[in-house]
Amino acid sequence: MHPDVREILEDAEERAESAERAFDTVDPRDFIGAVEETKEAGRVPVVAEVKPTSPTTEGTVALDPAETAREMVAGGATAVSVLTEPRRFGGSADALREVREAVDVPVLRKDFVVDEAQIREVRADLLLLITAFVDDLGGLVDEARSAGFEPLVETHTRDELETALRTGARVIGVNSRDLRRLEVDLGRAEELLPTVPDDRVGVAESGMEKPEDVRRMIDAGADAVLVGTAITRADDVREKTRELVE
Ligand code: IGP
Repeated sequence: MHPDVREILEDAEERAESAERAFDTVDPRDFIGAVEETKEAGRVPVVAEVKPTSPTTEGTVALDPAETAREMVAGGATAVSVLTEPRRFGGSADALREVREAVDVPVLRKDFVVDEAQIREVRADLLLLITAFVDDLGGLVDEARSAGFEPLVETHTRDELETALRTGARVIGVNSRDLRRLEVDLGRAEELLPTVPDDRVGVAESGMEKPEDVRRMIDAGADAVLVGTAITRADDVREKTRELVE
C-alpha cells in the first residue's frame, strides 16, 4: 500500500477514537432525486468536489469553501462534495458545515470513515464509505442510514462492487483511482460501470478533466460524475463546472 494511504488510515483510526458525536439534525437533501432531475433536464449530474489538496496534487489551493461551492452550484453542479480529511486533503468539518449552509444542493462528506464513531461528527446528506478500507461495510451502511445519510459506497474492483451491491447501498461509486497506489485509469470505471444494475445510481469518480472524459463515463453507464481537481483548481470554477455539466 502507498505510504501516504497507510498514514491516512492510521490517522482515521485515531480520529475515530477521539471523535465528538455532536450532531446538528437537519432535513436530508435528496441526492437520487436531484440526479434524476438533472438527467431529465438533459444535463450531466456533476458532483463538484471542494478539494484543497491531496497526496497526488501539488500545493494547496487557498480557497473559501462556501464561495467555491456557490460557484459550483451557479455553474450547474447537482451536488457538492467536501473533503473533511484534515492531514492530506486540507479538509475540515467546519468547511463542510459552511458549504452546507451556503448552498441548497445535497452535500457529500468525503473522508476515510473506518469506524462508526466518525459518522456522527458532522451532518451531510451523503456519506462516502470506501469498500477497500472498512471491515464491516454492511454495518457502516446501516449506521450511516440511521444517522440520516445516503451512503455512497466506493469501489474499484469487481469484487468490491459485488460486496457493495450486497449491502443494498443505492449509490455506488466507481473510482478510477486505485487508492492503494494512487494511480488513475479511466478504463477501470469504463469497465465496471456497465455492471452497476439499473436500480442503483452509479457515480464515476476521479481523473476527469475535460467534457470528453465525462462523456466517456456517461457512455459507459454512469448516472453521475464526481470531479475534484479539475474544478477546484480551475481559474473560473463556475465556467469549468458549466463546461462539464452541458
Ligand atoms: C475526485 P479528482 O481526480 O477529480 O480530483 O478526484 C475524487 O474522486 C477523489 O477526490 C476521491 C477521494 C476518494 C478522495 C475519490 N475517492 C476517497 C478521498 C477519499
